[in-house]
Amino acid sequence: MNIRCLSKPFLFLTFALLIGSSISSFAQEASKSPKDVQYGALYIGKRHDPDMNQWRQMRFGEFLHFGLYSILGGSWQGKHYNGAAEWIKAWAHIPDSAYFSLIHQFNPVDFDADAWAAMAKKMGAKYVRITTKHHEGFCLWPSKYTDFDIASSPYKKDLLGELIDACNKAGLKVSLYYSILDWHHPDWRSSIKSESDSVAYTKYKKYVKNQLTELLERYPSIIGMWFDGTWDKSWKNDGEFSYKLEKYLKKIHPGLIVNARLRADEYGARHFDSNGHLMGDYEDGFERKLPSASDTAVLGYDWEGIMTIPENQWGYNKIWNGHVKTADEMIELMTQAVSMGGNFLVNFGPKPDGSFRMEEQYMAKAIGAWMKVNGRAIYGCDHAYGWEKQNWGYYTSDTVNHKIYMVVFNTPISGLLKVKSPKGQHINRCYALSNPMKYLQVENIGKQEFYIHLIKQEHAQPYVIVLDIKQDQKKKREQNYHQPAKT
Ligand code: FHN
Repeated sequence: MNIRCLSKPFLFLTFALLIGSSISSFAQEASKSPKDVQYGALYIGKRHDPDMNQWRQMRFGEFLHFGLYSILGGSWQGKHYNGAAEWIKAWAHIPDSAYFSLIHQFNPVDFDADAWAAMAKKMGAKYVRITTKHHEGFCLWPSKYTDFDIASSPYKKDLLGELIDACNKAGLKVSLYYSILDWHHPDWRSSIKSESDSVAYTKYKKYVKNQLTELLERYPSIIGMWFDGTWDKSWKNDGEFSYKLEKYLKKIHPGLIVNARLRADEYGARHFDSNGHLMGDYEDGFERKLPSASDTAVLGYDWEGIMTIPENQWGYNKIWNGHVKTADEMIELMTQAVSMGGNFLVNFGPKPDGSFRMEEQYMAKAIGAWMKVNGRAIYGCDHAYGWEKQNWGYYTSDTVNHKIYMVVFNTPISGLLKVKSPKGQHINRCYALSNPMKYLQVENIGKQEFYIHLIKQEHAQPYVIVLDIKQDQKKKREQNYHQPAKT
């Protein structure tokens, strides 16, 4: 090209583009160079110790929100509030003295630890998480560090301890929710604006550390701590404290599993440190939503989704407005989570007397009935690497037993389920999980492409088709070679 033939504006534009692109590639390079982070991730990659492996295998759990807010059930002085019931103090502007006096009404006389554990177990949950202290500050265990606890309520007994024992007896693990945000504690601050704020908040952090130590010492069988209410500046701006706290908790309780929400690094980056490494053992940002499939190809870290039955109610709200999920929808969300390598929890908000509303009892029963037949496609399963998602539903994989599960939510009118298998993996046999003796026809329709011929096309519920897989030895060796390093 003869450069003299080019017009001045064209030359200018080319020059500007060249400069611009080198600036942007310089910026990209700069953003790629690691920052010096002192209070970031404690390790990089996934944990592969027995406690974390067990957590990952469980895949499905139950979340419980129970506290003083359960007494109000979304109503205050004759007015009903549709916002999340556990936030009613904020929605209804309830003065401190009135709200905190609810402690004198906290008396869940129908609480039956064994019945709660049995309900979770029947649902198919492998672990249970309960709010020990939500944002209101009320403690569900007798704490020696405050009187704003269950021991000072008419109920008096250690509900938390009873529940943990009952769950463990039923073979369920327990993890504990703890809110850093605390509307009751006089020393909690959302931001530090003065020396006296700083003195108060230092005392509050001591209170947090004491209470967490107390929880771990009183209830040594718990497997994890799930932190919430960590978004305030006061907490975010002290990355050193949360960094040391995570280390401390793991030292006094080896194997403890901690969610990412606890932490911020010294630059204020939350969940992921300023170099993009997850802080904590799993990402917990998937609240009432799941990651998109493309995010998760496949994330590279552990994660957990938590779901409410109505749109956004965690604690007990007498009136559920808006869309209320059916058990089939919940099963689909759970399957979707597992198909993307995540764990999944369904939330329940018990009534103030300690019983469960009908809708929740029904939900637990219906999920449980499904899990009884199809749980094998959920427990211990993971993302099915290389199996291209199809419209009928989701794949999960059990690599130990060489099985791919197809969890079908939409049966095509044709009765044919399309499958595209990754190179090196061969379908040995195919059958419905509910009828393993009857093999289904697998028709080869192209390179690595098949139609599974269903026998039955009417299904009232999602169902599972099993593919027994045989893998090429060469591929197997390659895959083993790519296994992530154990940390
Ligand atoms: O504010 C809370 C909310 O009440 C609920 O506890 C959820 C579920 O864990 N977490 C917070 C919002 O992210």
